[in-house]
Amino acid sequence: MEPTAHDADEELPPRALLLEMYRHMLATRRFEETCLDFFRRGLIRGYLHSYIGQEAVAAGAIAALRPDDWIASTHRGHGHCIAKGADLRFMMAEILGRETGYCRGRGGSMHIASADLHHLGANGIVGGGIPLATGAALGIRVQGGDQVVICFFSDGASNNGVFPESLNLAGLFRLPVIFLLENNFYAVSTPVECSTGCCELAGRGPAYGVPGVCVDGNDAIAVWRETRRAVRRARSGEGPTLIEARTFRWGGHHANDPGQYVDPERLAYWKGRDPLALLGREIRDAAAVAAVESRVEAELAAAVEFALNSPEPAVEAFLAEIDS
Ligand SMILES: Cc1ncc(C[n+]2csc(CCOP(=O)(O)OP(=O)(O)O)c2C)c(N)n1
Repeated sequence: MEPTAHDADEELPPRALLLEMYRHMLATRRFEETCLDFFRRGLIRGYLHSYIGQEAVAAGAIAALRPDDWIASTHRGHGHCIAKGADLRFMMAEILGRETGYCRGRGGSMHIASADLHHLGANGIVGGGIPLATGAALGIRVQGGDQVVICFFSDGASNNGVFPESLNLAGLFRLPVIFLLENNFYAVSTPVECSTGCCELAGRGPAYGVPGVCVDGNDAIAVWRETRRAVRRARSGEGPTLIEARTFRWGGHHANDPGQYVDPERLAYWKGRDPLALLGREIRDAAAVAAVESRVEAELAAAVEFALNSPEPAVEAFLAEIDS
C-alpha cells in the first residue's frame, strides 16, 4: 500500500488551522531541541525520546479533533501533548521534575497526562495506550457521548498482543477510536522488516473489520485529511479506523543513542522531506510564518524560565504520598 500525500486539488484546512498546525510543529521541534540540550547538561533525569522528524503526525491528526476529544500517547509523546494544547511551561516543568509540572514532577517525560486537556497520558509501556484508548472509547459509547479517541503508537507497539485484541473489540463494537500507527520504521534499533513478516501495517486493520489507510506522515495536510475522514466515521457510529502514517525519527531511539545503525542515506532522504519545510511551503506567507516563529520563541523562553525557577517536590511531601 503506497502512502497517500495531499494533492493540490483537494480542500485545504482553513488558513487559521494551517497556521496552528505549523505552530504546534515548530513548538515541538524547538521544545525537543531544548530538551536534548537540557538532557546533555544533566538537567533531565531518566530517558528522553525525541519526536523530531515526526511532528506532522501529531499536529495533522489532532487538528482534526475537537477539544473535548481524547488522545492516548506514547514514550515519544511531547508532540502529541503540544498539539493537544499543552502549556509549554507545565510540560517543561514536568520534564525537569518540578512541583509545578502537569503531574507535579512525579511523571517526567514519559508520563505526562492531563484530564483538562483530555489527554489520557503518555506511556512508558510500549502499546500500553492501545487498550486504554479502546476502553475510553467504550466508556464514551456507554455514556452516550459523541467524542472520539485517537490512540498514537508506533510500529514496535503494533507487534504487542494488545494491538490485535483491541482492534478486534473496537471493530466488533464499532467503537469511536482511531488507531494512529506512526510507522517510523524502527523499534529501538530493530528495523520493521526484521520484526514482522508483512510490513504493510495498515493491512492489519481489515482482518478485524477496521479499515486501514496509509498516509505520508511527513505531510501534515494529508494526515489531517485522513484523520478528519476517520473522525467523521467514528463520530457517526461507523466505528474505528487504522491509520498508518509513515515517517522517520531524526535521531537514535533516545537522547543517549547515536543511532549508528540507521542507514545515513535513508536518514538524509527523510531529512530532505522535513515536515516543517513541507508545511511552510504550503502556507506561502512569510510574514505569518515569522509571526508564528516569534510567538513560539517567546513561549519557549517563558517555559524555560518558569521551569528552571520552579521548586523540586519536597522530599517530605513525596514520602508522605508514598505512606498514604
Ligand atoms: C511492553 C514493553 N516492552 C518493551 C519495552 C522497552 N522499549 C521501550 S521503547 C521500545 C521500542 C518501541 O518501538 P516503537 O513502538 O516502534 O516506538 P518508537 O520508539 O519507534 O516511537 C521498547 C522495546 C517497553 N517499554 N515496554
